[in-house]
Amino acid sequence: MGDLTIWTLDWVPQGPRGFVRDLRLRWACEEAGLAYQVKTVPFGDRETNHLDHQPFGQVPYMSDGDLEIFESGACLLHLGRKSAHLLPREPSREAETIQWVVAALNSVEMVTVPWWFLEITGAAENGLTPWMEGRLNHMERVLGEREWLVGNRFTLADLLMADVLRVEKVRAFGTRPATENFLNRMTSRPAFQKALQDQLMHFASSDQA
Ligand SMILES: N[C@@H](CCC(=O)N[C@@H](CS)C(=O)NCC(=O)O)C(=O)O
Repeated sequence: MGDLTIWTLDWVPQGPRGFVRDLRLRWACEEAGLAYQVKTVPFGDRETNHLDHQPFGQVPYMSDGDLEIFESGACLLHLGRKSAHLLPREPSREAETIQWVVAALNSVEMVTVPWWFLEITGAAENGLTPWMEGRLNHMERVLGEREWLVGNRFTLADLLMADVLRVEKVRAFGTRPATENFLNRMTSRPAFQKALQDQLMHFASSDQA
């Protein structure tokens, strides 16, 4: 292993900038102090131009020497194995972190993404709203009771839950002060800010190219 590379698109329109999921991996590397480079696949024929690396034609995927891995959650867990800062080594804390990583993807993002998609496609009624509201309200309760999702420090659990919950339309839907407080704390972390600025610069530089 070695030569950590995060693969993303060479360009995206303004809308998704700052939210392309390579940011999760950049953020994790920045938090852990892991050296990495960023490489790209073309936006134009993205559905088919990298199916050998990401079978759904999406980004991100990651290479680490000979190892290659797709799905942002799997990539984060791989980074967690490299850094106890991201994934605690104490077995119960490690299990809790993995649990929240899966919850972010499979209990929260699995409804926020289709909800958001229906919103932007202008569906007259969004039938997913009650389902999403339930999940967001449960997270509000959890985040009202604790500062960190696992133990008393930052882990991948916070990183991924924050990245899922910070999506603009989701964040603007309803009033959840504990969630808002959590998101403000997470997105003001220097590692997040560095990852965000780097992603924005990456896409801006391909506007000029
Ligand atoms: N479950 C995947 C989702 C990846 C995903 O939705 N990627 C978006 C960018 S953030 C993408 O590649 N969109 C382009 C497309 O689907 O054509 C993961 O977490 O890695």
